[in-house]
Amino acid sequence: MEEKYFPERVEEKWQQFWERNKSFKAEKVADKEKYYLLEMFPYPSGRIHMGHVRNYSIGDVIARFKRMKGLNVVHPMGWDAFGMPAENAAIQHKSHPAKWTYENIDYMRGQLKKMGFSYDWDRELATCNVEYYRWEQLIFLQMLEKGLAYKKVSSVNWCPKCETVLANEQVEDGCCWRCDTVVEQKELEQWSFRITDYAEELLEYTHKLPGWPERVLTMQRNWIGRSTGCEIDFAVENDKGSIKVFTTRQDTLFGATFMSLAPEHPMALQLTTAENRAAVTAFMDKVKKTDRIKRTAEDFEKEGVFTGSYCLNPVNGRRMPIYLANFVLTDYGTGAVMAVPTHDQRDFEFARKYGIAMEVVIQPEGEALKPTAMTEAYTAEGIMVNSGRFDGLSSNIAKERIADFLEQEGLGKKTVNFRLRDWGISRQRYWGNPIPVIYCDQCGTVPVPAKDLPVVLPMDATFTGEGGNPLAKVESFVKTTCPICGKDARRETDTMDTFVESSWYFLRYCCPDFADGPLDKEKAEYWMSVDQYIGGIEHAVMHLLYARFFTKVLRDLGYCNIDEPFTNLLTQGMVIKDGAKMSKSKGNVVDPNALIEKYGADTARLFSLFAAPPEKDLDWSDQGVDGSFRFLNRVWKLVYECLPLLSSAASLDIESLTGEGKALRRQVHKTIRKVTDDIEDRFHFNTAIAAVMELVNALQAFEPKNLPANAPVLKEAIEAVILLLAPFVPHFAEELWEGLGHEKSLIEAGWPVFDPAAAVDEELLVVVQVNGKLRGKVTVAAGASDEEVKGAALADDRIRQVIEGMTVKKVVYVPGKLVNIVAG
Ligand code: ANZ
Ligand code: ZN
Repeated sequence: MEEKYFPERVEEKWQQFWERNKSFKAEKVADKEKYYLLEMFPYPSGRIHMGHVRNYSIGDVIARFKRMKGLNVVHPMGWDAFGMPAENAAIQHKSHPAKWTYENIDYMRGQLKKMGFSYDWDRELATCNVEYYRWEQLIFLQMLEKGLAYKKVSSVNWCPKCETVLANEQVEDGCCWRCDTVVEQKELEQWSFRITDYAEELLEYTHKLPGWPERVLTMQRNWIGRSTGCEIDFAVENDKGSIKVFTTRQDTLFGATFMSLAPEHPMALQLTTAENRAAVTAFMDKVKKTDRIKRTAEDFEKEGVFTGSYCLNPVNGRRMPIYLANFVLTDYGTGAVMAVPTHDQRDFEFARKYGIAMEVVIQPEGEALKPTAMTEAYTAEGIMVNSGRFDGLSSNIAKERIADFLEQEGLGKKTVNFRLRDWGISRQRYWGNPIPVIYCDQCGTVPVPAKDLPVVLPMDATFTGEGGNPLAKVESFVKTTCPICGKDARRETDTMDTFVESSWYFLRYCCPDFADGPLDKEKAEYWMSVDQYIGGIEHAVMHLLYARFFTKVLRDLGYCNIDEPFTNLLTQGMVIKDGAKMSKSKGNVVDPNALIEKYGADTARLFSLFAAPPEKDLDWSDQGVDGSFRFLNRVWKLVYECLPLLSSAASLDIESLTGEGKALRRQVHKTIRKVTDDIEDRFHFNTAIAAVMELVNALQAFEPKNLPANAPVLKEAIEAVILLLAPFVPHFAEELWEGLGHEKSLIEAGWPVFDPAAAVDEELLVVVQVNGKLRGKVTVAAGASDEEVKGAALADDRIRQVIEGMTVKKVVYVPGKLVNIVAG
């Protein structure tokens, strides 16, 4: 071992060692408990950033810790490699997305290796590799067969800059989540996955995932958005059919004074009378140009237009004018709303604006609302009025009763509605997984036969940035023959949303080389579920919901009998510098490379783990980094200085410990317990590291260092420091471990074992009472006899004052707790 700490030498040496020995290769072991640790895989954007360093350092501590605790750990890494940036880069550099992507992967792999993360690199996968996406195509075909994949014309979010469709989840504040361009609405034929078939189960299991942050579960529940209510039919006057509405407030039915339809409602035009036609079509055009998110925003101006037709309230026969309204969406519920202006705020604003009648049907207790005097809708519960036989009931109960009544009378039925929409997966992009479908003039839409898979993404596309999807212009790809009739046919040129790849990569990691299908069932079921998943909160809905859905689909296709992919989820905070998230646009990024060069990977790891608990934001501090580096140097120096003494240390004999030795050993074992608990239960790495730092301080202050009698306990202490630091700063720890003369690497070392006896406090604090009243406290040796404790209590200065002049009649000792002196 060298006298000074040279991170570069140490890190290179141990990285090579781990690689040569395949130290982190994971294989099924019969008698070991498995542990699947996974961090969200990165997009190969070019280089890793501090967010990656933090995310992967957190994961690596857990992986190494669990390994030291004797679990059979699998810790894979790979690349979420399809997606738009590659295509944009290709346009910019007149290159190819594949070249850009694979070069980035090579570079970033090198960076991750330099960080010393304990990945099983034999499991590495890139989703743009045909050996990965071919299986996704097969899954697609099977979903198609089961009706879980289908094509429909739908109004989609369209980013004019990216020239592609965006899922609702990819629209942020009305803008594209990648490029910030304002999103438009467009009618397109789209492939979709029927995630709504799984809505109920996805929701149900949010109550069976105790290892997930409540915040994420709540976001998923809201996204799924289950509402219970009724569908009710309203007959249109003059036998013009009927309109079905969905309501969660059937208790307000008697107060419905008008009807609001989505402008896209299929009956909208047929209900429009001649004199209203011009106004109605103008309104329809206007709404078409507004995106869905704006339309549903609370503060968006409510607007509408009268169709000229009326329908009838089924319970009281009231004539209700039928309007089209901009805030009614076509793809929620039935696209029609029974409007109750007195009890719904949007309807209230709408009715005021167009002078529509209002009637109160729910009163707050002890108050009489008057429509003319109301300044806003009354949306709370209350007592039913103007509602016939339901008057006087509480609105809560009326909700049930009216639902029952509607069903009995055949006027409506109870239903459940979800906010969740099917997942549109078509993207008009080249750098994605080709959807394996062929269009034939004669046979229609024909799935590519499984035996003809994979549909390989052709390499000879050109990237100009103009005119939409480059794949559609590769004639050799588009032109094909129909698998049914053999005539000329065309291939689908849409590719899949890249969220499809990330929806099952964690399953494929279990068997990355399996050549007979997407999953080797036995292996997948051995490793799954992921015991600990770690990633950013920004994936709370999209990725984490899709991955759950896909896991269930693969289960139902018979691939892997697993209900949920991720048992425990940790969402780490952001890396902040100068008050803002580190980002290129803010110009406040710290490049991990520079950090590694200056201090080494171990310091980078240590700082990012020490500066904040994982789920909190981490405030970057150059002094903090420096402090971490200095700490490592201190430990190094300490170990180096103790080497001569330690090399001749006898084996530890607890019986013959000196007083200082005992005290040191107590701190060692208390530290072992704290670090173990902090890592295991709460991932509080910062407090774990702080505890090791304190132990190091104690060791530096440990005076009788050179006394051979203390060598064994010193050795135990120093080894504990190294072992406890191993998950955090693995290269550093390996080097010191070897320096101490260990022949086997730390990979084979176990986690230090906590000895409860050693941690027992040497002294006890005993409460002293006189005649049942608290009078003082005395400190005694933990092993003191009852008589010694009683004596100490009686000898205490304060107690002596209290009992002065009295006769002590009896002294009672409750061991470890209190002494009661009876005196008079
Ligand atoms: C009458 C009513 C009275 C309503 C009242 C609310 C309050 P959630 O909870 O989100 O499911 N609604 C139904 N379909 C709609 C659509 N396509 N576009 C816009 N709004 C729609 O909300 C259900 C409520 O949202 C329904 O209950 C309906 O308005 C409205 F005092 O019906 B309600
Ligand atoms: Zn055909």
